[in-house]
Amino acid sequence: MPSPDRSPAGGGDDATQPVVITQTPEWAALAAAHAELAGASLRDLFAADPKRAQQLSAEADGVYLDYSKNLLTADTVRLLVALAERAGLAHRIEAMFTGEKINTTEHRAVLHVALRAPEGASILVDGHNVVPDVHEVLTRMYAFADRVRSGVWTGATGRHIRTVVNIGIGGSDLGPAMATEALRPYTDRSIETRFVSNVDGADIWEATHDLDPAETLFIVSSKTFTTLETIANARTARAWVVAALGEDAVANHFVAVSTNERKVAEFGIDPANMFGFWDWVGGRYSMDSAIGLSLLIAIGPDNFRDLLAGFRAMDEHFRTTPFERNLPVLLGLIGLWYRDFFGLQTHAVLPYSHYLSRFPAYLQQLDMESNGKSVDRAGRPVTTATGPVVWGTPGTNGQHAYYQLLHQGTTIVPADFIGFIEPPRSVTAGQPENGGPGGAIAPPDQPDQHLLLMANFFAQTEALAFGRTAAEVAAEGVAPDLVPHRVFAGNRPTNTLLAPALTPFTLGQLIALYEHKVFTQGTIWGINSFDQWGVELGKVLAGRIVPELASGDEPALGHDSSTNELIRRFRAGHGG
Ligand code: G6Q
Repeated sequence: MPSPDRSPAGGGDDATQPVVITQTPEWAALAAAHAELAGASLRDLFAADPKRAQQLSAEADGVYLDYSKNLLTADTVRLLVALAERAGLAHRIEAMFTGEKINTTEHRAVLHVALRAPEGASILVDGHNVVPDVHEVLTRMYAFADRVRSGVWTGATGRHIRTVVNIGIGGSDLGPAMATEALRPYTDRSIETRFVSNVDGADIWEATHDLDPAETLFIVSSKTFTTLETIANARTARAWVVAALGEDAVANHFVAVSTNERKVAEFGIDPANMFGFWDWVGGRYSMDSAIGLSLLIAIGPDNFRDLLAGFRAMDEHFRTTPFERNLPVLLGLIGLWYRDFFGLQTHAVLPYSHYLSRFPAYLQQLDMESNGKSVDRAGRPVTTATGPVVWGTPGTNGQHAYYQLLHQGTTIVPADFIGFIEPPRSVTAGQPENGGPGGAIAPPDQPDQHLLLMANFFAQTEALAFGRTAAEVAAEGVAPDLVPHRVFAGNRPTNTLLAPALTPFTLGQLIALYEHKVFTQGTIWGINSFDQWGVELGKVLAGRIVPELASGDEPALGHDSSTNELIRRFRAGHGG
């Protein structure tokens, strides 16, 4: 593990006074390296070094990262690693893993890594070992999930639970929703899982209108249990259950996931049916806490344990592997290279897996809420660009839509391609016990669809990197006036992540990989990746306007003229 250089170009305690990274010699060296590389092409870089792919790749427990199709050299990587060392990354990793209160604006430890720590480990927060608390809740969650899945836990009329509806938003929705979709082949298909997040009444209506309340279990997931959207949806759901089954049915049909026992009890859910977590778990880092209860019911305890093991494997890799072979560190450094030295504003995540359809949206929150900051930990304006706009959808659908711009547009979009060697087990095994014929439906004269998918996966990064020159296009007999239209400049950078298969273990690895990538970048930028004052603002502002919309009398509006007029127009038309 590299030792942190503690002679910062900013001085002082690095918890609150981070290094001003742009004033370091390491930053200057990278700026010079960027200038030198300006004219280089990936064609030339590959031609100059036949071992480039082997050299610019790394692996963590089966997850293989090929980062050779990036606009950098091994020297650039050394300089980037030196930058991470200068920023005190090694020290900051230890600070996180040992429960230091690195979320300084909220005075909290940041311990999502404790959520997957093995039983028997010790991680102290204010002198208290939190690991036994984590395992106590996990044990209760596993027992509860078993009861629901086996039919021991029933609705108020004794019927089995057929649908679980998670009500939550942001960090209390995106993680379990993404993972339940990602691991669909591992779910018990006799119990459906649905997610309601939007305060738009259409969401809860669509999620419930075809359900029988007697067979429906709601999980109200909210760290604070005060979030407007979640409480409104939960109250609507409660009214729906009570109207059909009576007040006493609430105990069978509602459980809560929260840190706020008082509010849970006030809502009318017995705290015995509440699964807790702690203030040191950030919302967007909480999917492997009790917030994952809906996922756990869907996939069962054994698969959930495998998921946690995957997280843990990546945690250990991140904590112990030298930076130059450390996947999260490498992804973080490469992203920073494009964001700060090339000035690129967006980053695409392109999974070649149907089941990872929600993964980019999940990462969007993880990354943009964490690193969408413009002051450093000391409250000083940052001197670098910080987090990029993260976006993406599964390939190959994107190929038939926005990839045109990726290949031939004027904007360079660095991208992560994520693919798997084996197809999902729903396709290979067909899960006949769940009624699916699986691969058996493919005609014998058609190539395995997984091969078709992965051929696209490999072809795209190759085309993005190397393009097609005018000479190559002309040599194919293309008419001269069409040649410029069919030239691909290439030099479009990508990372390729190739894993054995999309299993619970792999999914845990992938999520932790991106969590720690975000941490790496936040550390170098000197920002607090763990607060979200921008989100808090929205919660306060909407609360002010609700009474103005609901008031029977014309309210006195004290907003700007635009907002006042919009509210007046809405009031005049609404319900009339
Ligand atoms: C995550 C954010 C935010 C949060 C939601 C829901 O890091 O803080 O997305 O998860 O606002 O908050 P509650 O869980 O408190 O309802």
